Amino acid sequence: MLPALFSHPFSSYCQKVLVALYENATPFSLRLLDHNDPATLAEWAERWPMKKFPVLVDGGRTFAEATIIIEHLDVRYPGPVRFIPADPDEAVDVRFMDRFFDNYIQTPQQKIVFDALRQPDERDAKGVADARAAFDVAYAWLDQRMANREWAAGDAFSLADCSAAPALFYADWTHPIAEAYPNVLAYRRRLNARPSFARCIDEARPYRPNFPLGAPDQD
Ligand SMILES: N[C@@H](CCC(=O)N[C@@H](CS)C(=O)NCC(=O)O)C(=O)O
Repeated sequence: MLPALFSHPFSSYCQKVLVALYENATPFSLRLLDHNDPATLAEWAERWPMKKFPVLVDGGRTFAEATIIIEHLDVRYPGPVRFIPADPDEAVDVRFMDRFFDNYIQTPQQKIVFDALRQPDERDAKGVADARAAFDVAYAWLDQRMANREWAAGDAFSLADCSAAPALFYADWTHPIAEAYPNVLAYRRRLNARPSFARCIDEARPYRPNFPLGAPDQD
């Protein structure tokens, strides 16, 4: 049986895993999470009661958390692109950058997006302001990190770049990356041009009207 991915094309954490699958052309079956498919939604919720996606089912085991799913793919379905380098020191750096994108780009992103989905009287203005300030700190740090680098860690595309691609894609919509951060902007352009992620961008295009802050007319 092929690994099955419970996923939605517009979800950044799902795109993180899809990039890894597309990079190595790993066969999988898509279990699309759709409101019109209650059976799939029920199976997903039973497998992962935290109700976060993506979730991968493979060999009778259920894997949650995008990073862990990619770690599993790297172990069970190794391809030309290795997401965790063999060198242990390099692997630590890849995992560090993966944490950076989840904790310091995706977290403020989700804070602002989820806030926009709340009723006006339930909004958290201070939390959103803090998230925007956190974005500015993260962009500034990343700009220095990406000077003279093509990919986030080491010389090769890795787990860290799977993480970065959707994180920076949506972050720029929510809290535009200023011209003062040319290395971040250039890295985001490289990620958008990577065929695995360009495919994710295209597959997600029809869902853009769902972006709660209003999707800009740009990638
Ligand atoms: N820590 C999880 C986060 C996954 C996550 O937040 N996914 C979003 C979609 S991009 C989600 O499940 N949103 C639904 C919700 O939070 O209710 C991971 O790394 O996979």
